[in-house]
Amino acid sequence: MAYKKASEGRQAKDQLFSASHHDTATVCSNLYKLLETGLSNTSNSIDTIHENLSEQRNVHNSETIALEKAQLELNDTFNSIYTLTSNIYPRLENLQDRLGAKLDQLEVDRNNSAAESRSAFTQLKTSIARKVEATITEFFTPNSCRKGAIYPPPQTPFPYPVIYPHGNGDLNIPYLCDPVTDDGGWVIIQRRSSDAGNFYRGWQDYKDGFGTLDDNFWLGNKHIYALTSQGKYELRVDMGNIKGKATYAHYSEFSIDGESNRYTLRLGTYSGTAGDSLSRHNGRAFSTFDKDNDRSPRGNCAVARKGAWWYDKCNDSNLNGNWADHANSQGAKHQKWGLSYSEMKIRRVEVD
Ligand SMILES: [Ca+2]
Repeated sequence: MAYKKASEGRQAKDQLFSASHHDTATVCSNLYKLLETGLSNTSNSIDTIHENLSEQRNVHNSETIALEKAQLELNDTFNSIYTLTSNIYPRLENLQDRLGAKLDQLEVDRNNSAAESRSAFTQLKTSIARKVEATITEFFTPNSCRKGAIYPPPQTPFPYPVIYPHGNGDLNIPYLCDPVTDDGGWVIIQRRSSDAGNFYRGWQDYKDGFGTLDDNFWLGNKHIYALTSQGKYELRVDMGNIKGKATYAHYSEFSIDGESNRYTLRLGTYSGTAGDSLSRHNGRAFSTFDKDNDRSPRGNCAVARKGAWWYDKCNDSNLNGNWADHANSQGAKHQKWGLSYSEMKIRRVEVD
């Protein structure tokens, strides 16, 4: 499978995502700016404390004011961050607690010698800078595609793909991560946004995967199986129709069996706005034009529907169907024909 590196600003990609993505992008961008400002303000406050101490170490009043100012600025910064986003709150709260404890400690130690205080403030400054930086790094450059992770403001408009090296064997391929939709953390397993690329392919191609990550692709059944064998996964299918309306279908659980069981589909409960077109395919084996595993005794649904899917007799859903066909049974479909994009994405369900 040939993977292209994520390219920028492709128009089709912009169409893939709804308005909510852009809202989240704004939140991420604002959060990043806030953290940067917070770090800078805190550093300035500590500098002020340092200067005051150097000049008049016995005037405790100025130290107290400076300390209070630093504390207030920290509180302001973190309060603003709290209101911006809730999903990173616990980690920021933890950071704030640690910083607060340090500041309290400094207040207690205020009667120490100037040299000791200066040293303590210098350490505090370094410590704050390092911790804020580490927190920012953790939020913005997570090492895997996971829910709640926040990414740096992109240089190009959302969406932008994140490609991770990932595990061993059939897991060791680049993935496209949707970091935005419903708190992100989605590995995209299928994507179509144009007529480009041939999806009428045989078993081996669907097993290995094909296409390019920044365009149209099928991740590959062996990779999807490897992923969903790791734990419990959920599925989300984001779609748009040719009239510009965006919808989604969510399934509380998603996995496929291994090749020996013909990559049979396992689905949980439906919710969403697109309608439930996949439940009919739950428990069905995967079929391609060269491998008829469907329930129709009269022929191969993959051939009749010009696709590759977990066909029943034959289908409510056909997302790998003939993209250009907006009207008949061979077209790409979920509930209805006439899709402008589709993205199937899966996310590991956190088990508490
Ligand atoms: Ca058949």
